[in-house]
Amino acid sequence: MSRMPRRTAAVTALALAGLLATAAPAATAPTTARTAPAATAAAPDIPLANVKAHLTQLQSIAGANGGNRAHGRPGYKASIDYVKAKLDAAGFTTSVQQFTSNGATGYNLIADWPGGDANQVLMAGAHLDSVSSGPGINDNGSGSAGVLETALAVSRAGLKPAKHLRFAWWGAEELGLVGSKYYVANLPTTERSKLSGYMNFDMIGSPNPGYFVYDDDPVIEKTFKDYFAGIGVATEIETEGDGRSDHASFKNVGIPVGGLFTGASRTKTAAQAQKWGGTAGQAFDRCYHSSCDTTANISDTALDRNSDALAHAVWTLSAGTTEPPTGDTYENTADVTIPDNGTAATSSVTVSGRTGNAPSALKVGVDIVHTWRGDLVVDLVAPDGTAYRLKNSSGNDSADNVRETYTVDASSEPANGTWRLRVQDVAQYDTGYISGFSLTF
Ligand code: DTR
Ligand code: CA
Ligand code: ZN
Ligand code: ZN
Repeated sequence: MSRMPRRTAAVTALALAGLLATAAPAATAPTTARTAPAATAAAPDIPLANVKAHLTQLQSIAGANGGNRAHGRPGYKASIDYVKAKLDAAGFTTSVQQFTSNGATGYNLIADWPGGDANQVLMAGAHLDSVSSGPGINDNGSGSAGVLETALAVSRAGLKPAKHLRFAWWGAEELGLVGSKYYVANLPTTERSKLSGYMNFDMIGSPNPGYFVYDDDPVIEKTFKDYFAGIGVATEIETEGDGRSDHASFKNVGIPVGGLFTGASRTKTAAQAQKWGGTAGQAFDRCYHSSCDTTANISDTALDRNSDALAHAVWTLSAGTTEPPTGDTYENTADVTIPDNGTAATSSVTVSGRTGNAPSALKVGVDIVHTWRGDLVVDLVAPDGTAYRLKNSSGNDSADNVRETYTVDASSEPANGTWRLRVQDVAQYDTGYISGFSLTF
């Protein structure tokens, strides 16, 4: 339907200027998902290069000490000294806890970030020891380096979290969680009760990676799952981990735990390779507990993503809010031009990592900058192509812009997939663009 021209030449010139002003580059930015705004600033990106530099140092330490960093060997103590020196230089209060196992001295390194509520202590930890057969770069230099670089990022940011932050590097995990068990056993009950959570990072850079989240404490689990959903990476629940790493020492005394894992000797399935890439039918880490677990045995992408997820969880869970974030929002804020009286324009968001169908009250945020909005027909298009009409055209609606939150019963639609906002200008003159599109589950 086209209206009679409403403009004189002068108005046309203004409209043209307006056109230029409201024209926007056609683009669809990658979608972002975010939960309800946390009480503090977002975590910084953890520089992959920094994490890898720590791995290079750990590799050198192993090379200079008989090829490993195992409990009771010089390579382990040298690893402790390396990590401790970085933390001391960054302003942490560090302590080295000694213990004996198999007739050899073992060491735990504990680093407290000054400040925060001493009665609410959030911990992040990783075992620093390797097996004796190799340098242990993925197992568990990767977790140790990710935790170290996150701690250094806390220092660089001068973070002042509501909760007190404590970081830990455990000895003799490979002998049976010896170091972390010793720490928990020797923690006075009054101190133990102050621990609001312990997050474990053991193998977070496997070369043929999966993205597994421990299914223990629901708030910690949701924090990780939401992070990965936000970067469009699907996750699975970690099923082989119970009792197999240092989080068990904390879980056994009732402390909320969580963590991340990229897989060990288990084989990646075809379905997992479809989801994550990599090689089906091959172990997540073919060098698990082997001499080839070197700096070449790392997936940079997995190490980067997990280090960033680690930092996100430290920032988010130390913010002092304990209730889980409510409402997951996926949004695309890229501007997309709507052709005048032409084909439809679309903006999309990709939802992943959710389970089941979308809700019966799916919130659809629409932000369209457009003069004479009566020209516009607006639909939500589900991943399977089903269209839900949000707005019909109406010739006499001369108001500008469409800034609405619509509620759609999308309960028959699987939540995961690419959702689209489809906007068509069905009348001549007046133009604009999609400025934002969001879904809140
Ligand atoms: N215990 C780790 C490796 C390991 C195997 N399965 C899981 C599951 C969750 C965390 C760690 C692991 C080691 O060998 O150090
Ligand atoms: Ca990063
Ligand atoms: Zn191991
Ligand atoms: Zn390990």
